[in-house]
Amino acid sequence: MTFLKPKVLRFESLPSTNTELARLASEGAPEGVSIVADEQTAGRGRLQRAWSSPKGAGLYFSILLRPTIPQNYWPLITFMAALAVGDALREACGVQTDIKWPNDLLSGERKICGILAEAIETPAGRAVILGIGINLTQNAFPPELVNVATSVSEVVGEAPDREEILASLLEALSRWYPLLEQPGQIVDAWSNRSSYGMGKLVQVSNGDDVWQGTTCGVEPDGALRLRTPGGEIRSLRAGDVSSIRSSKVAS
Ligand code: BT5
Repeated sequence: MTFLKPKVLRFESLPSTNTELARLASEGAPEGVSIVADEQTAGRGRLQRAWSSPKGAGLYFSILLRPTIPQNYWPLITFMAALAVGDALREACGVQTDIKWPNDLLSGERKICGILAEAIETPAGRAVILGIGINLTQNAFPPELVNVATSVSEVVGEAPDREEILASLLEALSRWYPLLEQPGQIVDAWSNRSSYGMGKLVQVSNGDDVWQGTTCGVEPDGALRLRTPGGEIRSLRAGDVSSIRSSKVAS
C-alpha cells in the first residue's frame, strides 16, 4: 500500500462529493484525489438515505482510495476512517468521540459524523470512494435530526474552523491508511475507542431482520459479534445499531 498523498479539489455546491469523485475515479483519477464542497444538494448515507448538508454547516469530504489489501478486509476502511476522524476532532477542536458500529461518530450519544465508503469499478481497478460528513454547526438541521445529531459548535460552544479540521483529517488519514496492512492493529484501535464493540446491549436492524443481544467484539474483517439472549453468537456484516435498555430485550 502506497502512502496517501491527498490533493483537494474544492466546490461551492455539489449534489454529492462521493458521486462527483466516483465520476473522476472512472476517468482515471489517482489515489488521494479528494473533494470538499460547501454544500451538498443530494448528500447521501447508506441505502440512499439523505445526509443533511446545508451550506457552511458541515465538512463534506470524499477521498479516492485504491487499496491493495484483500477485499474481505475493505470493511476496515470505515474503521480506519472513524479512527482518523476521531483523531482530527480531538486534535483540531478538543472533541472526544465514541464510535458506533459500523460508521458513526458520536458525541454525547448523538451523531456528529457519518462515514460512507463505496466500492466502485474503474478502468484502473476496483476503488473506494470514502465519504465523510462532519457537522460543524447545526443551525440548519431539519427538525427530525435535532435530537439525534450534534455538531462541533454545539459541543465546544463556538463555530469551528473548517480548514483546521480538514488539515487534521488529511494528516490523520495519511497516518492511519497504511495501517490497513496490519488489520489487527486497526481492529484493536477501533475496539479501544468504541463503547459498542464489547458488552453493549443493542438492537441491530438490517431490512426486515432485527437482532437483539450483547456485543462481544468484532471479527478480523470488522463484522460485529452479537451474543443473542439464547446464547448464540452471530457475526453481522451490515445493519443499523441502536443501544437498548435490558428491560427491552426480547427473550
Ligand atoms: C451515514 O449514513 O452516516 C453516512 C453519511 C456520509 C455523508 C458524507 S458527506 C460527504 C460524502 N458525500 C455524500 O453524499 N455522503 C458522504 P447512514 O448511517 O445511513 O446515516 C444516515 C442517517 O443519518 C439519516 O437517515 C439520518 O437519520 C441521519 N442524518 C442525516 N443527516 C445527518 C447529519 N448531518 N448529522 C447527523 N445525522 C444525520
